[in-house]
Amino acid sequence: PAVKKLIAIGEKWKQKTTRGLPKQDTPNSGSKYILCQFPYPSGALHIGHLRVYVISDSLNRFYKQKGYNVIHPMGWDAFGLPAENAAIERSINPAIWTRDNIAKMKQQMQSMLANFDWDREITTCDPEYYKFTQWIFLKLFENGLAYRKEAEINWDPVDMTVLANEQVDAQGRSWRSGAIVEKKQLKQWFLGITKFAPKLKKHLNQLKDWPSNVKQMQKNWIGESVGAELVFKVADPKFENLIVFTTRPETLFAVQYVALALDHPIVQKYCEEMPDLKEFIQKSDQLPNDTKEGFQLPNIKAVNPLTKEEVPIFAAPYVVSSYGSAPSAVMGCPGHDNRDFEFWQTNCPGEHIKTCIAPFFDDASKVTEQERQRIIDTVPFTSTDGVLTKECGEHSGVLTAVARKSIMGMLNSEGLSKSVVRYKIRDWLISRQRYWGTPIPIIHCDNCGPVPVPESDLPVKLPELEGLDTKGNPLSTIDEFVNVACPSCGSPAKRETDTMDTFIDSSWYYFRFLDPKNTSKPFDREIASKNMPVDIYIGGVEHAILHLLYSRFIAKFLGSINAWSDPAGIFEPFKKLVTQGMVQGKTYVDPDSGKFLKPDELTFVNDSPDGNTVIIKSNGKVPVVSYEKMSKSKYNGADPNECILRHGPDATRAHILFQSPIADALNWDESKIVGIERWLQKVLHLTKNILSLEKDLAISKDYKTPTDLNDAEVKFHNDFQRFLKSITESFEVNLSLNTVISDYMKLTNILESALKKGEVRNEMIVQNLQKLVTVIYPAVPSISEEAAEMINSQMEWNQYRWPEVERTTESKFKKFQIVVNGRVKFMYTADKNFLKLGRDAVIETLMNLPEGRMYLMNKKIKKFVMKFNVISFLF
Ligand code: ANZ
Ligand code: ZN
Repeated sequence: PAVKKLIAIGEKWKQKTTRGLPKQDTPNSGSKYILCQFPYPSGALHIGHLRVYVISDSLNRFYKQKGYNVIHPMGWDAFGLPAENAAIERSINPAIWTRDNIAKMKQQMQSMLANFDWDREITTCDPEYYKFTQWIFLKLFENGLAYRKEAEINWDPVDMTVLANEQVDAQGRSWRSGAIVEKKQLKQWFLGITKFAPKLKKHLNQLKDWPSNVKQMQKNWIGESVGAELVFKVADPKFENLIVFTTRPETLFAVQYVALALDHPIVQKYCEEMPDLKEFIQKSDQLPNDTKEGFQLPNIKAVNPLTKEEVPIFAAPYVVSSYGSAPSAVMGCPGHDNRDFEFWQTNCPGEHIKTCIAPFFDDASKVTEQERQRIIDTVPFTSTDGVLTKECGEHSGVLTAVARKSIMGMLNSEGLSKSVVRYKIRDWLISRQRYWGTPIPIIHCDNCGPVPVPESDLPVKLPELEGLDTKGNPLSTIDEFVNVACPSCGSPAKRETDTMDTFIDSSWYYFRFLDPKNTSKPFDREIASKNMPVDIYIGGVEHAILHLLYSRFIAKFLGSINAWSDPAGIFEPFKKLVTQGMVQGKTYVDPDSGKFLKPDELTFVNDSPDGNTVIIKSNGKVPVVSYEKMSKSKYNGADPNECILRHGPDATRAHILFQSPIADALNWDESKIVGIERWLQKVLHLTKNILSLEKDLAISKDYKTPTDLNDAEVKFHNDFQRFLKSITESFEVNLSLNTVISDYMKLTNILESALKKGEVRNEMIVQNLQKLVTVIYPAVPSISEEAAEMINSQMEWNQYRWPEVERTTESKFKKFQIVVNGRVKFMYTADKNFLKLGRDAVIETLMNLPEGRMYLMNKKIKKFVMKFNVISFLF
């Protein structure tokens, strides 16, 4: 019944809490843009969503209570394959499916009491939204950053569409369907993200409030290498020079071969005459990317630009083929590089391995002779710290970094070397051969080539379909859509039928939230410049690369065309990034069969001596319990709606926050929610009890903490302030929202014990009760409203305004020990400055006390000392 009450309270205050709170007037109110990643409208909120929204909603309410203008929007990332697949299954328009799901999910967001700015709501599949996604595409096109190119692409045979490199995992599988991705040659649209690679890399350093692991992942993805392009002439003048990219020019002395990518022109030329090579290349398609097989090209040698030594040339699948830049070639140093070492072992087993760098031991290094030898003998020696060996002529004995510079200097002057910075990141492939996405606003004309759709014709709307009957791209079969007049010359032309990767939709949505109703532009320049960057962006770490990188790219691009201004000049969209940890489900496994067990295959024995024991029904054994990523196949999912139905929204919210720090994994255990429920009930009881302390108990709106506090009050006041401070800092500084909940509990206990002991005056208890009710609002808004309603019936106050943290105080009084001839005779409580009255006044005051008359009167004082809290007489 007590829990029922919590559920009823959630229901009672749902309307009010989801609407939020009135604007608080405070002198220092700035603005805060708090954003959580908008969801894909799948139809059901999962527990991971719930966690993000509880975090962002708590922060939202906290800052509103502090008087900030908070922007806390919500919308729908609504294009994408699930809608399309559902439409195929059910023969309905994906728009309808999407709309229904949005309605359902909005309801669930209401049930968890989330307070979003619904007047800013956006849906990426609305023509009013994708009109501007298309506008951005046109701007990219105008600036040479959107182009079409024949390319070897990743084809997902299950979803029948192209994937970006970013969407293929290390095992070569699609991020969505899990299918092994195939390679195909197709003409595709790309966005020129590589042009922004230097800034995308450099500005990571300025994102001080981003988790370092996310920055590292972005860095790796961008893959900046500072190195050199070296020219290896081919001994046969029939062939062009080879351009090799290396980050280690100082290893030139140990080069033993050159390896070419399979698409290198020289390899291609050899292929024409050598069936074995052709076969080798076809075979290597089946091998993993890092295979160390090679094929030595006969009758050809490469000339080392430094030593002029001639080395063999191999075709090698491990050399990643080039995109855009010079054809890929690598100089192989088996003695100093792991990959080259393995390659050499595979293709030239037993042959000598050259080295040109030795470990450097300075006199201070305490390495034993034996250890030294071991390090020297270890091949490959891959450290970049070392000195060049005695075989390196004038460079012998020189530190690697120094040798690198001087070698490059020498080769530069001969035109054999050039300093370059290379990036691993590739241009972003955005074409998708699917229906449910933003149409690419381009018309192909035989005379004019690809022609942009004029801005005034935007949006290029998706034709409405009843249902979809096949996978693949239905757009190309709709004649009315495809056949159009060329906007430039008027002759018959064909509309582009590819749609855009949905990551484009979400790469600019945070701008649109700021100006969602603008019909002429994606967003107003002034509004965006004023509110960007997002102050706190909360989302899953699974977006550490794709979404965040694309958003940073588009924000920088929009900055480059002056669509917004950034005083910092870096055009970064997200100032602080919070990646919340995964919610993991309790997983039961049969110890014998290793099978995952469903809940109904288990018996839960609640009152067993060892607590919450679980037994497998079929064999009576104890299952192996662990926490793992929730998945249907492990039967370990938790449904947030059920939790809210069973415990009410406040307990659910507080439980989520309390169970673990926001960045850590959360092991979902619903049974632990009872502690939270008890606390919430205590808050309500306490409120009732405090309000019934005396008849007509009320304090005025501007009641101040009195100055004449007794010891108990001082302690009460100080403890209270300490936790208020901690809570405020947790929201504002360290986002330690789990400790916020434990601090709430401590405040509640402080009030409860003060009430029990009766040493603190009632007004003070009421004042601090008000503070408690106010500060729990971010996490448990409807419980806060319920308690506030009780208080409101007796007095006027502002239930939302965040309390200032007051200074801690000291007691005005002090207890003094009165010592006679070395023994404590009695205690006297007086103003703490009592001793400052001076010897005579102190003695006189004491003499006039009843105890003073008993112990001190009519004796001759031989010695009198007063210090700290001791007043000592020697008679
Ligand atoms: C010689 C060398 C010696 C290299 C040595 C490394 C260590 P990062 O730093 O990851 O960017 N490389 C260059 N182009 C390549 C390609 N297309 N496919 C495969 N490998 C390629 O790697 C740069 C290094 O990767 C380059 O430096 C080159 O090998 C290799 F002791 O050159 B190095
Ligand atoms: Zn034309």
